Amino acid sequence: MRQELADKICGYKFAQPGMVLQHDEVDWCTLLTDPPPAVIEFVETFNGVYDNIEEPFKIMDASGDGNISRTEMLSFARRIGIGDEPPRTIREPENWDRKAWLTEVFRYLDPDGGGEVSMEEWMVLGEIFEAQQVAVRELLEFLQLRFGTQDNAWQYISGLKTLADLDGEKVVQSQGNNWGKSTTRRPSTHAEEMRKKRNTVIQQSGQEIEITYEEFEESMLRLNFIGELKVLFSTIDTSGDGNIAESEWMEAVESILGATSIKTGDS
Ligand SMILES: [Ca+2]
Ligand SMILES: [Ca+2]
Ligand SMILES: [Ca+2]
Repeated sequence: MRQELADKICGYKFAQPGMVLQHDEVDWCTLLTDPPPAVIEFVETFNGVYDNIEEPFKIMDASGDGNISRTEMLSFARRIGIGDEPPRTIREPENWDRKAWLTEVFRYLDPDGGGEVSMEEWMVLGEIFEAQQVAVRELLEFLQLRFGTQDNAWQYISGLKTLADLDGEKVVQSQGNNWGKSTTRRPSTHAEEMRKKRNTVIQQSGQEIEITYEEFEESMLRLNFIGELKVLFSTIDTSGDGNIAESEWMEAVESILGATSIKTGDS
């Protein structure tokens, strides 16, 4: 049922055992793939920064007339953190051109070409903003279902425990282990063991564990989770350094699922 729900909301697909999903069999969430990349990246910069989509509009409408002109957009995007350095969500920062990028966003927002973006026009971003929040929520709920608790999910995502470690745990077996499928007792790979060792040392030294995109992608694909992983990753990486730090992951869990959902296990 959860899988059905996820399909309806955002087109996630979960591969059946022994079956490889082809890219074009997947009904990708149109909201997250249709707008130009600049628009997606633009909205992603708001995640974890603004509670709603109206806030950045009001900040940029310096004249307060309820419209954002092209000039206001180019000047006052600085007030919402879009300065001379590429924002954290830019996929190809080395090729980023601030003016061209903002102009592309402006054109998308002002389809009537009137030269002003009204609040009504701006609100198309609201759907993308919502879709990104829903996507992160679905990811976290998927992990909770798979691993029983958010704490177990973090243990897996951070590499502190391998899939083999967690599937051996009673808590996973008794709580929604991958829609009742039998546990996959696949032994941990050498790479998993190395990462576990490395991150255990980092954790014991009191430093923050950081996850790279490649590690995140690999962990999620191993669970047969196919979604907009890049969008999810940059939505959670609010510092924009290309890594998800433990604190960023916990912030996402807290802001999206609420603080009560974090279970600290036996600590
Ligand atoms: Ca204005
Ligand atoms: Ca307009
Ligand atoms: Ca980060």
